[in-house]
Amino acid sequence: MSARLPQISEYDSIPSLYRISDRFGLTTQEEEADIQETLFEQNNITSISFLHSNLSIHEDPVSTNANATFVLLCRNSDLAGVLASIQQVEDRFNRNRGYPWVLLNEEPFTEEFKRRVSVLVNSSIQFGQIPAEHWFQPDWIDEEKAKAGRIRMMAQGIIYAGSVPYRNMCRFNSGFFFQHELLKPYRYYWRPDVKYFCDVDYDPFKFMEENQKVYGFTISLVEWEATIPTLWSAVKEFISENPHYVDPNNSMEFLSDNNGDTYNLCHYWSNFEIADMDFWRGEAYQKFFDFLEAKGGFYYERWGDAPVHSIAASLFAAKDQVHFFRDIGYRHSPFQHCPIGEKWVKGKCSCDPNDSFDYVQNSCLKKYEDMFW
Ligand SMILES: Nc1nc2c(ncn2[C@@H]2O[C@H](COP(=O)(O)OP(=O)(O)O)[C@@H](O)[C@H]2O)c(=O)[nH]1
Ligand SMILES: [Mg+2]
Repeated sequence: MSARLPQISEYDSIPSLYRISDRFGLTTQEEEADIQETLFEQNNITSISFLHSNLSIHEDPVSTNANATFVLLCRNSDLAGVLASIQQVEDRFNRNRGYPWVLLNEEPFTEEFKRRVSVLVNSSIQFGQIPAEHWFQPDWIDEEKAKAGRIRMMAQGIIYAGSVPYRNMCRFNSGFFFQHELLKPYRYYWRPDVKYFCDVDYDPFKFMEENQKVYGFTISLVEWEATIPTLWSAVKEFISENPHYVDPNNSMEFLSDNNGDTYNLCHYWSNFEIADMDFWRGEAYQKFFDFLEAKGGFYYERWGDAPVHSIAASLFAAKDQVHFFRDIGYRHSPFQHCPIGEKWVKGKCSCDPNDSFDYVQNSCLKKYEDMFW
């Protein structure tokens, strides 16, 4: 093979990988295929290249698009849900925008999974494997203590109490997904899981970018306290040691009803997220995550990525950098947000505007909105 082998870091401005030959001056299709294969082998990545020969459907993104991608963490067994999520996002938003997709899994995706998913999208789609050290319970975790924690939580009837994989997932979403090779080129991500009721006829990524938003949500609610008994004391310890990371216009009011003494359990539901990975990659969040990680609470308790992300966005960003996507109709069972009034009409929403989690008991939306009065 005579051509220079591109580095993975050079992927950044390749909108879809079938154009790799233009960029690296390769002449034949075989050369191109060779290079792709080597890159993917080196990085445990697979792509849709196997489809290109039969289907010329992969298009460049709209040139004004933000530097952004959809990201889905999923297992091969999640295929049905993944297809539903992707189809809805494509139909309601992405079909004419061409934002790329990145799917991640701690195991290799099957050929069948990749084939079924790839056929749904016009844009680039990549399948990546998660490095083991970003996924599995680290060796320094005291397994006896972790097990005792799981048993205690099971006795309290808490969902996923006994599950180690669930804890791996929460820790990965908290601290590692944005470091994956396939996500490094991007700044903004949208976690689309699961159901969309309305057309999204503007670009939420561009909205984030143009308005310096850091975190966007559709549903906010109170957390199960038994999953995070010592999280808030860790947060307080971190901010007393690192007060300079706390934004002067923070949203402590969203998190606490007594100016930070205790946590009111409010958080943004992370099944839907549109956020800025540079914020997670920044010094404040990196230090914060390392601090939480060292406490072991992802395994000794069952700290969720939702409270961890929410607490960080609330403390280390200004409150007007956290955005409520009021116009995005969204459901992840058992809760949904349905737009009302003009937004419901304009979005051609299929949800019942009277069926929305916004102002019911256990929703924290009012607390969010009260910050701006
Ligand atoms: N690859 C992988 N994905 C997982 C695993 N557990 C959960 N997920 C994904 O993480 C997301 C959240 O998991 P889910 O079980 O739906 O949790 P819930 O939404 O909190 O009830 C979904 O997109 C799942 O597909 C796992 O063990 N491996
Ligand atoms: Mg789920």
